[in-house]
Amino acid sequence: MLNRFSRREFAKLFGSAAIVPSALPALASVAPATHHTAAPAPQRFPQGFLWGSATASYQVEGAVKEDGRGPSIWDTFSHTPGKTNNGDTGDVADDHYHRYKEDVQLMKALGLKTYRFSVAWPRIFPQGKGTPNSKGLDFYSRLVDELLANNIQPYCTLFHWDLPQALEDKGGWQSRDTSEAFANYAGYVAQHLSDRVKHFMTLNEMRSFVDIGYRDGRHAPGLKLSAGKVNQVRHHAVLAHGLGVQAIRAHARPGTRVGIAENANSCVPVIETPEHIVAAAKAYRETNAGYLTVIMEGRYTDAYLAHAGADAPKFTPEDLKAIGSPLDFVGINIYTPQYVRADDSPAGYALVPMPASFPHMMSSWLHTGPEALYWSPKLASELWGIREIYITENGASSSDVLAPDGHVYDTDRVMYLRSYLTQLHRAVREGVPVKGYFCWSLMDNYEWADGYAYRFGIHYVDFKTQKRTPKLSAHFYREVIARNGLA
Ligand code: PNW
Repeated sequence: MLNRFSRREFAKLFGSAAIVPSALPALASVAPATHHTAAPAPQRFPQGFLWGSATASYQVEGAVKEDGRGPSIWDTFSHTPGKTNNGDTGDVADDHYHRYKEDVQLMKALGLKTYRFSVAWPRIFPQGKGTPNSKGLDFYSRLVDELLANNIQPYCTLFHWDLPQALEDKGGWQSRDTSEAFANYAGYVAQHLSDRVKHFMTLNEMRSFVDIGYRDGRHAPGLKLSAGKVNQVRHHAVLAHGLGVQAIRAHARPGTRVGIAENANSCVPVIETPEHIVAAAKAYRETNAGYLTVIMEGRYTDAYLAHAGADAPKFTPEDLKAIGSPLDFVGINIYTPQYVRADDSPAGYALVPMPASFPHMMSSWLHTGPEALYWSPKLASELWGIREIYITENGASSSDVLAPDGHVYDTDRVMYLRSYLTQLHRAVREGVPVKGYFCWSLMDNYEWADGYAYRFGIHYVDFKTQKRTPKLSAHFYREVIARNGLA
């Protein structure tokens, strides 16, 4: 057992540069290790690198009927029998709406520099548009004040999937009106929070909510639309982003920075040779064509439109102009790699399927490929000349259990984070302009259709008592932040 060693004994055995899980009882009060001469070159990040953590409104807040919040599509979906694991809903979740002060203290104890949260649209506009509900905005105002009082920079996402049900009833993302309603809502929030919030992200993971919610039917609103309709939904999502950027710029204080948080398909060359690297870059551009590519280039690629054929989305040149609005930064959520190889086909690349034996975390989709955290920001910055990138999410689900001694030894999550951050460090060292990293997630929460059984937190949450316990991964992450690096 680790806690039989003092930090000094541990350092003698493993080297003082090794990260010691210092929160284990016997090690708790010892100062951070210093490097001795035999230590490997320290893997430090640039000064000012922003270490953060992320959550999303419906996954943590609870209080779904409080202070005038209107229903969202996730309330409807999660209350529909058979749609979510165990019938779990976000009715209470982490009760963060009432416990946000306690949660900010968790962040402070970690040493977080920044925290990414999302605003629940139906708290601000219970009907999606119309008269705003000031009590809804008050909650985020209090949260922002609490963050700033604790020296934590707020990064605000405006849409993390909880679409007002009233808008879904009128067609939801199938309707262009939803894109316009989003812009109106985004401008309103930016107007009222940009005195203190300097970074806004429009939409979170368009790829996920469009493809999983409107094509596969596994997420709210649970639709399985035809290809043509899905392409139109996707267009309305990127249009909402573009109109949202314009509205934020029109209503926010000068100096407010605007970006997005998209789960780009993170292409990774199967082997790091020039031919496969070129193939990965081509695949990155084409497999993200309906999302990040159209946003960065202001046009759909020829291959995207040719592939869609008669099912291509309907759009105007003005739409494309809005969609391509220049951004101050780009956020990428990265969990898992898409391996790519060079190919003789006209496309020049082929996607390599995952072997059944490929290691994954508790979520079966979450294959463990740390190089994704190197290649995804590198390819994005090279393809589009992006100068400011954030990893807006990265993390892992694990079958966490409370040990008899009260700790959660999530060694698999620690291994995941260590190996992914090693690859992020490689990118930063080579000059890829990644300015910050947000670990998903601060605490266990409502993992959408997978419910509460799938835990992504670095804090364990007992959902009966709402008690939060830092896992081994929280202690690991705190050490990373304290030394601004690995090792
Ligand atoms: C992201 N997939 O979702 C979301 O932004 C978070 O809200 C979520 O909790 C987190 O990642 C972990 O799942 C995803 O199937 C959901 O590839 C599904 C997938 C990817 C991301």
